[in-house]
Amino acid sequence: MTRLAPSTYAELRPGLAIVSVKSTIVDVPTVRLHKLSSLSITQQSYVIVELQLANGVTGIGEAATLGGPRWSEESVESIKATIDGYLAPAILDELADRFEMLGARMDAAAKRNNAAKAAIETALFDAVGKTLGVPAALLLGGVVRDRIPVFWTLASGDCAQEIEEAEAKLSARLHNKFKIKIGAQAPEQDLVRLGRLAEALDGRARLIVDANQAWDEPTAVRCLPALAELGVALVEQPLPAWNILGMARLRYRATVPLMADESVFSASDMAMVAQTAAADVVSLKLVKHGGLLNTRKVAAVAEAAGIGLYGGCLLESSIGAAAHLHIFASLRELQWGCEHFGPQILVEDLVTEPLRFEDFHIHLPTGPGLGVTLDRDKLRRFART
Ligand code: MUC
Ligand code: MG
Repeated sequence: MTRLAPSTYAELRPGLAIVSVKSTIVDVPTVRLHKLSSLSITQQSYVIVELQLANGVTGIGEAATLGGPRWSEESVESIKATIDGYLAPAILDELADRFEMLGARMDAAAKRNNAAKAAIETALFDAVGKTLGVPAALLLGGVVRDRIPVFWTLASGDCAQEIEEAEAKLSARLHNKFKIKIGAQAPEQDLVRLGRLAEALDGRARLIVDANQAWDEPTAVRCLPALAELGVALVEQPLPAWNILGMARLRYRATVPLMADESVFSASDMAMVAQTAAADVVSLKLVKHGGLLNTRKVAAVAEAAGIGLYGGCLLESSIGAAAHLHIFASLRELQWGCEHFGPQILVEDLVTEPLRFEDFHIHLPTGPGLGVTLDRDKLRRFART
């Protein structure tokens, strides 16, 4: 058995000094229109981070956005400016394995800017994992599960297309759980659309919905019983992010579980949702929590309050999705699975070997660090000029 002697690690450490941080904006077309309550996209924009260490190893990370600064306040333009102007200078020359300390440095250099911080921290875990020859999940607590049930999101708004898409995913054994985006049209129209989907997929798929903050409280009170009647298993963020007490009142009357998404960015947000009993489940995302370690902190608060965990996404490529999988793989419970379908909605992925989707699960990659390799030809091709 080979073992890393303490002296070996000490010898490795000088090589962990961060020598450069490069950020690149990319725009990748999607295979179809993707429509949320307040935005629609036909391309996904990311900032890809390449962080180089003194030992020559490069770690990669990704910051995802959705429709510019519309889903959250960060856009790829603001992320790149924050990384280049503030976050990179705050961590240069430091040792990459000092994850918490570097997080504190970045917090001191810039308030919030969570997606930008998450992309850098991801690249740190990738670089250190590659240097040590271990997967990022090992540095985050170790692997509890190496594959995760994975949702697909139906969001074209065209019901016939959505049924056809769901059928194709089912017959390819890729997805049998679907999240339906609602709120772009009147609630009554969404209920008709959901009725058609529920009937077409009856008994073969699990359905959840995401209103992305579209409803007010009276609308939600009116519609939740109909959603429960249709067999919808979970209702995500029906009310505006700020309306935590509204969510709590809704949950008291609801016969379907509620999930908080945009309401929970920080661990303190999570504590507030827990204290007010405003959700049954929380959606975990790097772009909200500001990194892998913070995601674990949000998950810990949720766990302590008996709130279930769902592995959320922002349509990341295999780079961002792999980062999420490493933290999701290391959580003790992940009751609701995850939704990292992002790599499949892009016309082309950004890595040499995309993540594996099989038998309704997404698989944790096995290599060191994130376990995925940036395809530099594609980075060049999709880079914004
Ligand atoms: C969200 O609000 O959950 C995740 C999947 C999707 O279609 O949109 C995202 C964001
Ligand atoms: Mg959501």
